Amino acid sequence: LSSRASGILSALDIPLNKEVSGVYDGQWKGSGEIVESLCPTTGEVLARIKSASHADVSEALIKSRQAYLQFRDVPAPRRGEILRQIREGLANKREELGALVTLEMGKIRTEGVGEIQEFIDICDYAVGLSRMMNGRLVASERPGHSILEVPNPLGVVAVLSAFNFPVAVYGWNLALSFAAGNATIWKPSPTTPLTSIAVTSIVSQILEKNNLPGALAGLVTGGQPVGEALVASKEVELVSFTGSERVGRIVGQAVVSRFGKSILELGGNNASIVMPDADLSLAVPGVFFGAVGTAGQRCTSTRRLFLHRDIADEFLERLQKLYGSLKPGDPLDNDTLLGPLHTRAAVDLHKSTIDYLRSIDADILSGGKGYDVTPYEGGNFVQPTIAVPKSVDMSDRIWSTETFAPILNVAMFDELEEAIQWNNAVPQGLSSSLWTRDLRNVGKWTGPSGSDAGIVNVNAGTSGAEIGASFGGNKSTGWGRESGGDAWKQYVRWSACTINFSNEAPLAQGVNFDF
Ligand code: UN1
Repeated sequence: LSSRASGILSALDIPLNKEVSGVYDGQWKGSGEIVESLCPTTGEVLARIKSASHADVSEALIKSRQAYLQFRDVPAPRRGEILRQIREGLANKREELGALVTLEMGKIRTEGVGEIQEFIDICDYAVGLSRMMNGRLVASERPGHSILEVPNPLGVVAVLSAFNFPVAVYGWNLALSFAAGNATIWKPSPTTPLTSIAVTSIVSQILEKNNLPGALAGLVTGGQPVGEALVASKEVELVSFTGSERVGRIVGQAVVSRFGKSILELGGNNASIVMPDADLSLAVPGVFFGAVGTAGQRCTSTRRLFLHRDIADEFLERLQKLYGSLKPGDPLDNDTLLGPLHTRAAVDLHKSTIDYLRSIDADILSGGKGYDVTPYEGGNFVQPTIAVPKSVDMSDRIWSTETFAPILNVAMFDELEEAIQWNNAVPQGLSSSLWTRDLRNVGKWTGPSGSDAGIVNVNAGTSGAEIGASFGGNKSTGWGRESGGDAWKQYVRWSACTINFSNEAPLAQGVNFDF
């Protein structure tokens, strides 16, 4: 193992040069196949992980259920206190965990650390929530009656997370689920097992210290069969899945067929619209970060750019200058802004998409080639690309599909209405952003005839949402919300309780049933 990697693993007590347990249900184990964790920057094998076998998953589910039965009776503010300790545990290892995200996922260091910060933030949020997950009292039409709407813990929540946010998205789910009194069982992406092991190890130490069952934060690493077992299990009340539209469709159908609940956070195909009155000193860097941040591998990455014809030339000139200044580098180096893609397959996808762009005669303004020199030979480096396809038909595959790589497609418009129509004309509906100084445009954009995405920003890019707002999308992006807002309400079961404290028993709607 390179010293670049071994320092980071050692700082988090991950054993070097021996197989690492990838299952935790109160005990560390793993009797399934051995999965390799690869470094996207150098191509080296970081570790071999003992993933979950079918028997491991079944056992972990039983342990999760038992843990839930114990935990649901713990008062919510006490659950909040455990979350506060988890928050401290994460904050103490913020830099180390951030570096591991960078090592294993490939995103740059500040973004790796930023993910741990998101987990810390949502813990803070959930500590507060643990004293505020209020039901309500509804006015009854009958004298001497009250109706209460009561939130109670839900059960076991399975979190199936993606490689691109290997910590934050799990954190959003764990924190809310935990505050709500549930047990969580986590299946991370098969390509980021080490990160999930390091996070679970910190959380589990806090649970154990508080004499709580470790299976409140279970972990089952592995591939498709592990995910399928969780999704199919009647022991899982809520499945929170982040990933592709293709897999999300299968997950959604499987969960609904057993009347389970699901939260689906699937593809994004996010657009930025720049009006002629926009402040370009905000808009150009905003679009730049949205399109090339995380090397274009966020669900919220900017993939489509609609420029008003009056500012298009100037905007593109300034944007191309920024693209030209980007140098691929080791994402662990503090001054690197562009790391590798996560997998070889993503490099191939980037290439085949550019081949397709060439085949439809698109103008390639930036990128579109491989690098002559890359920081490491085995790394998955690609050039971020700006393309102007000839067609603005949003049903063409170049516009309608999410390509998980740094490719930004540009089109010019004359009227805002046209750009909003393009924004809404694709299957996905996660994030969107409008750059303008005109209040009338803002009203249109955020109103009934505006953007149909779940995230609708003004003078802020498509990516980089804070935890306080609810996060999620519409249409083929899926449904449900994570993180802030009212998202917590999905992690509880709701009861409407009518209580009669009178000496009469009147029926609702004035119904008579005298006998
Ligand atoms: C994702 O890409 O799935 O808004 C999550 C953002 C981040 C989360 C993205 N806070 O870009």
